[in-house]
Amino acid sequence: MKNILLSFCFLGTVSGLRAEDGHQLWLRPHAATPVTVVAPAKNSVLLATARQELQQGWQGRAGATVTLALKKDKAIRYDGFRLSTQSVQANTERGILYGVYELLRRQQTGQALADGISNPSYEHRLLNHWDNPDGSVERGYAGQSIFWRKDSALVVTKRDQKLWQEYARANASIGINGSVLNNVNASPLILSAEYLGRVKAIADALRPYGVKTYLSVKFSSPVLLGGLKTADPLDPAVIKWWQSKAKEIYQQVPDFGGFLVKASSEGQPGPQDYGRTHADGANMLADVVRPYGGLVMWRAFVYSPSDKDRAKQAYNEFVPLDGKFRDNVIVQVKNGPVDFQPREPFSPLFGALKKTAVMPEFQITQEYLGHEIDLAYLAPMWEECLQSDTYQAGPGSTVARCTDGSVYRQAHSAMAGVSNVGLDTNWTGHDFAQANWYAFGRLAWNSSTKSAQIAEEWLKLTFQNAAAQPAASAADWNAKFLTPVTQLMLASREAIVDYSMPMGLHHIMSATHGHYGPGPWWGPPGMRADWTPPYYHQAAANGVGFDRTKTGSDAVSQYHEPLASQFNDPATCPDQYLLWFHHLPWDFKMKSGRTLWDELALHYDRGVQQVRQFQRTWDQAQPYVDAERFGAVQNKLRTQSGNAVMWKDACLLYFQQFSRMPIPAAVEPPM
Ligand code: GCW
Repeated sequence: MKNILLSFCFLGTVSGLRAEDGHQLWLRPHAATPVTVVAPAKNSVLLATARQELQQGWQGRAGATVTLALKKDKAIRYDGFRLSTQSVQANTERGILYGVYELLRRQQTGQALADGISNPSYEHRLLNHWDNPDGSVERGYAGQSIFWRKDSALVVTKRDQKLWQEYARANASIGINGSVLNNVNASPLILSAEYLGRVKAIADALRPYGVKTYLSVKFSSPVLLGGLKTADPLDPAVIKWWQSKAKEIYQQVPDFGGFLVKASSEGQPGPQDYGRTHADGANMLADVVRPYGGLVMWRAFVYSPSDKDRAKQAYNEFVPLDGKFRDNVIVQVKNGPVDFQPREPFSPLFGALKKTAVMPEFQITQEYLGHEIDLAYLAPMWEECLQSDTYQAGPGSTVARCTDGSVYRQAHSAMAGVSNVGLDTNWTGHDFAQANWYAFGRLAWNSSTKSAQIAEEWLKLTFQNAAAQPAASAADWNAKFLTPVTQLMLASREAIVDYSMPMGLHHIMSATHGHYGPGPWWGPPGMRADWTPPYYHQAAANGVGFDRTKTGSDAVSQYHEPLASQFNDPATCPDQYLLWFHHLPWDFKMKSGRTLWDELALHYDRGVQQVRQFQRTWDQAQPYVDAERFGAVQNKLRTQSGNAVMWKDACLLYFQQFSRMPIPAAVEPPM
């Protein structure tokens, strides 16, 4: 009782701190009512965490008793749980913890609690951090790494531990159970004894929240770190080196999750350097970690300048290897066939492999969707991918079902998200980018959750009772804040598609500004063609778009019917993928009756108008938000609004030199 009261007083003070508003994420302190927790008499850190969370966050009847029960139940899968108002039952301790978070979430968001089971869609739900040992973060927009520091890199401070703990707690609260601590463009240093010491310290901080630690490894580590002459995966000395490295890792981190590998991709070393296949490389590492129960996640993000259509390459390299991978290898595939663009059709690899586990990789960090400046709620993009039908085993073979083991059973299933977390006070740079971290966890837990539901939940957890002025009534808050801001979030990704790369355009961003802003013209002499926008948009006097039809690059044939035929014909290809699959004349007649050029201009304009609408919506929300977050978001929307105009003007003026057609009257003229 004393503890409960103490924590109550403590939380009361913290909630008053302005600077903490962003830092608390969706786990804002609440004045808890007393609760008695009955738990198995086990000396377990996870159960201790669960108990503590209940006591700190309980919003139910004062004096209620909640029972935590570890009991085998065949209907509960992985770390799933069975929930009722008074109890959480699970097969694993993690399951108990997740059940507790769900119980608290329902209390805090006022959702009814129907007794029932909640099972995760995927066994492994991982964040991938593209963090480098020097503390920088590749494609990171929220400051330096939370894990690595340039100065005194290997000294673990109390502050580090506290931060890692908060990070782990946030992950646990949304079901994330693994973190890859370093960049896929991996430094061999990460496997050195010094760095492994810090890996152990991080793993120790994450463990009480059920988050396993993984590392990205450089394929040539045996050469670069071990001094061997080769990294050939079939060479006995190489195998031995990895075996002893694995032993060293598992001595430090007994529950180490395994390796993530980017190999033979974008200049990274790999098995192909030695005339071996991806399967040879992945299997060697899989055998090395198998005795410890480890996994290998092998990325399929591969392409080379020689290939005529980059979008086809991963499929071409991996499909012949189906059935050749060990069962503790998962092939990790980006949602689209090119590279995390604002919109891509799903990667055909999802529907292609039958005997190989395949996992989706989403990008939470906004490399191509406006960095820390633009407000982009990404759940609709991921939902679009997960719910796309691959037709792999007939209708209903969605990407979700092809990757969670429903279509073809695999030994393991997983989903990964490239993290947007950094040292910034609010963790993610933009306050609304926290929603993407949250949404990733919620979708990895249940891939059929609707984006709207996740947005509402997140807004309630993150902004309720954060008013600048005294409490609004619930009805008022719902009508004036929750509903319009949910709408804003749901429309935000499509707005970015519209003002940057509508109708299937892709990869036309500026390379000189780190993939922020327009650059359809970009292509310095000598640059690899497949890194320049003109390779992708193919704009010329005769039209625009990449011809991937049967008479073009034939990428359409990597999709099952009826998609292949549907994509192949401009009359049936969805407008949103039109210029992804087709090169069409500027005066091509769209389904709307307009010319392609007019339609394109309208999309660009619509995107700009949308952002202006977001600004108005947010301005109206002022009474319901603390001043700090209100101002931060308002400023960012202002910048985004100007940048949206820049996108529109730059792209329309650039494409107009080929179309030679006037800007339609309905469109605001370029500045
Ligand atoms: O999207 C591209 C990024 C690279 C990244 C690469 C990858 C980590 O521009 O920064 O490298 O993809 O996913 O491997």
